[in-house]
Amino acid sequence: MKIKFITILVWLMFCQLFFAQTGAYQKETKATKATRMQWYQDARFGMFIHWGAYSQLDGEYKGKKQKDPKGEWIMRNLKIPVDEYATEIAGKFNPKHFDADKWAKTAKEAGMKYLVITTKHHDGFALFDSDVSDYNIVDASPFKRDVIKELSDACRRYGLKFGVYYSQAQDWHHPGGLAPKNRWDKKQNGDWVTYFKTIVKGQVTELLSNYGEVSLLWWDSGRATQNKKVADSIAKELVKLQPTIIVNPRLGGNLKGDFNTYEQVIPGVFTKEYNELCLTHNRSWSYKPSDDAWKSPEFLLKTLVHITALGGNFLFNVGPNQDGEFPEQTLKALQYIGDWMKVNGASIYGTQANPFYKLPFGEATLKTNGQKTNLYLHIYNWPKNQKLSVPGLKNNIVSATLLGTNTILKTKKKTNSVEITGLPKEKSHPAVSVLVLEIEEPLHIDAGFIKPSASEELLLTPSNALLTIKPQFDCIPTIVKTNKDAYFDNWKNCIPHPRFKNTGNKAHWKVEIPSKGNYKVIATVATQNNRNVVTFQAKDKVKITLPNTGGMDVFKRVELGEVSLKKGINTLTFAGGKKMETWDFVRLKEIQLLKIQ
Ligand code: H79
Repeated sequence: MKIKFITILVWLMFCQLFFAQTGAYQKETKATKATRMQWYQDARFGMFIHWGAYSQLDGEYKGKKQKDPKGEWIMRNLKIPVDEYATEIAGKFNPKHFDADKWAKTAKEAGMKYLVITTKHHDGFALFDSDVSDYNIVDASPFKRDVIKELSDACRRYGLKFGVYYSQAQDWHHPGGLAPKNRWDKKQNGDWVTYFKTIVKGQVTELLSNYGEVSLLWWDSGRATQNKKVADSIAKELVKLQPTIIVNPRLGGNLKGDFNTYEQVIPGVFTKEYNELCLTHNRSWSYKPSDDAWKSPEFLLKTLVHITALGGNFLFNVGPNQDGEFPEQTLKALQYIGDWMKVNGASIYGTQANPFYKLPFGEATLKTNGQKTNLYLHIYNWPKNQKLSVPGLKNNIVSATLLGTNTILKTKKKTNSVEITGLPKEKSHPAVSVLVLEIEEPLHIDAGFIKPSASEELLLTPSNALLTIKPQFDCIPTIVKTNKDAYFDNWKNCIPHPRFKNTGNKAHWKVEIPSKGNYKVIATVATQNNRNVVTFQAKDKVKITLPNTGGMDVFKRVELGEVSLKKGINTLTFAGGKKMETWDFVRLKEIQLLKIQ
């Protein structure tokens, strides 16, 4: 009897280990997850679509203007009553030029591999035919077509993976749905759990049942999710409807999701395995023609290359207009990236992250196939002397080609680099040219992490930093170069949103040290008041209020405390505190780490 019991137990444990079901929110091995994530990991580039009743408005309603740049927030920002929004705005949504085929084709031609659309945003209005709530495009608007049906079919025709965004925590229409801070209409009152169990559960069931394969589920506003236990247990059941679906981490609660999301912030480093950056083209997710802060096509292309080189995905947002057309500027940017992808896509899809810490000319990715490796070099700064040096590369190079040309290049192995010669005088692309080096042996490099000097000092400077930036408010840090050195200036061009006092800019450094030890941290900074709170983070975050050094040109050495570093690679981060006036008025020249004996 006993033996039988043990046999069964062992057998059950074996099943757990080897037949772990695939699927988000379920126990699975690293390898099963990798298989489930494969298409996503290879894709690198996707289209986010924010479209709904709000797309008819240009940040203005009945003479009142939104301060918030996000058009899709207009109902909340201007506190439009529930019934009025439903009749005056949702009830008039009639996007007569909507053409799902055209959208999918545009995404495909831009080189995108997946698409995620707002099936229901915070305003509660669904873009699909729903039996759970009549507040949807088929039952409550003159358009009467199931946009999600048409678009999911179109995506399949073009071989794009189809994903759904669904706002599960906030809902400003259905009773019980959340609104940040306060609800403004008594129609919104109700119990959140009941709302979740009826509207959310019902509608997500519809989405995952009625539209064929749904590859990705994008929850939003996880922090607001009120009853995390209820959300967790229902979501766990829901995703079983699509066993291989990939889920983002914004449900809230204990379910972590399959990847990390970065919203409107371009990271300088990733700290986890699967990552996705979502970014608007101007400052709004939904159509907002009066906002002309369009990011340039070059900037967007470099963002795609940068995120790919970090090993993540770029989900670029499009806000179609009230008629269902993409903005001209967005079409132009997509075409620009698509043209580049047709020539250089091999350096993006299915690649691994840049193995180097930092390259002087741009970025890199790689693809391995058995003993063979293709190393792709993304060149932003085209060399004038027709030569390019790849510092830290120690391999023999079988061939070097400039993608999109038939120029044959020569390579020469040096002590700690490879030199490529014979480059054309003119760059092959105005923003990013790609060289591919074929290597037929295991990759052998010195990645170039920051290392301690003979006296066990580490020096962190603007020129060896990686940056995290928030481009939507033009918060791009400037590095001022003097003839002696360089410093990070104020985040000068920042137009702070009144609600977002922290710009989110960060500087990171990766240091490689031979053995574990404690270090004293000394920053050389200039400040003009004593309100500057900064943070310095190795494993733990330390918060420091900088003293007034006596002016923006007076640099002084200030102790930031002590950190403990582990053997190997450590990521160190310097950032501002929570208030705008902190980091904003700091100039940073360098950070020195001195080993404590
Ligand atoms: O769908 C897009 C955004 O609408 C959504 N996520 C992306 C993908 C999003 N929801 N919330 N947020 C973004 C950030 C919310 C910021 C807030 Fe506020 C600060 C909410 C309340 C204070 C912005 C400023 C909205 C009202 C004032």
